[in-house]
Amino acid sequence: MKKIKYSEITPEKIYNNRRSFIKSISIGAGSIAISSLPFSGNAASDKIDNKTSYKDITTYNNYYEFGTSKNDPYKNSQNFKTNPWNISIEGEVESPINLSMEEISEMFLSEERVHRLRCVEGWSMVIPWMGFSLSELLSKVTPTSKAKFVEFDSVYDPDQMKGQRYPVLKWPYKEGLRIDEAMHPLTTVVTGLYGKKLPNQNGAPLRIFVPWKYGFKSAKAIVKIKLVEKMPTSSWMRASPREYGFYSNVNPYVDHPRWSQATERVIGNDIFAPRVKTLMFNGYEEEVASLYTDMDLKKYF
Ligand SMILES: Nc1nc2c(c(=O)[nH]1)N[C@H]1C(S)=C(S)[C@@H](COP(=O)(O)O)O[C@H]1N2
Ligand SMILES: [Mo]
Repeated sequence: MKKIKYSEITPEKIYNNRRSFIKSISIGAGSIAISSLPFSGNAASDKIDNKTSYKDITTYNNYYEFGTSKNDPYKNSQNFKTNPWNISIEGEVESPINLSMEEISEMFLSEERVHRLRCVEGWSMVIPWMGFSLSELLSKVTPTSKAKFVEFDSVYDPDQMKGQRYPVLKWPYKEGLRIDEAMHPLTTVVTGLYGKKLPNQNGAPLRIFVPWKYGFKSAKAIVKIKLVEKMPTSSWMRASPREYGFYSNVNPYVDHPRWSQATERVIGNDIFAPRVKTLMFNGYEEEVASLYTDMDLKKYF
């Protein structure tokens, strides 16, 4: 297991690491004891032991604002300015707020959460995220009874993000969740990975991660969280509604129109290694299946 040295984290522009470090040393000899943290004992735990390397996690990315090839985000995002950064939480809420990253790091304690990211393209990696539950953030604004869905907007900045100069998707990148999905404790506001601040290519300074859904639901570099009454249309739904539904739960029994979703290629494995079986809800069936009882998941894909 990777040890997190104090020298590795203190010099960075710290949003969360100071506190997560304190938390990690209180658990064990300078390293984060995964087994004692929440969300590691799930159905996919046999697989989350093999974390993907920092190099693969930070050089094999999908982030169309910085280009459509897998290493474009790494190459093109290094000078992206993430400071100052503010996030507004608005819409169907009692008390809208606008928070700076500094305020967020003061208000919420990040912890390590190891989850598998399953891309709709058929590959996956296991990422030791740092973050906290989105529900903690949403509790600060008190959603009204009309708040049925949550919409996430990534930043729009074509001067810095040259991918936004092309109509690959409708910008800004938009995603959404149903309110109960957003309030589920597994739905995470990500502030870092491998005990360090979040690299630009992974969505700095703040992104969402929804462990049981395909990777594209987890919008990067978010600036706005809006609670709404009607189901939002995400950028991917708008681009291709036949291929990308609103729910986008990982489901090995519902194929993408152009390929099977039954198995996945694990990034970092030997190229001859067999693909592994994709698990229902990405391995979190026990935790989240109750959100979808009586729903036809073939129809609401
Ligand atoms: N703003 C934004 N968020 C995004 C994307 C994107 O292109 N733009 N790509 C999505 C897709 S398809 C995936 S698989 C994950 C990839 O996250 P990672 O690069 O941190 O592994 O980010 C998601 N979030
Ligand atoms: Mo993806």
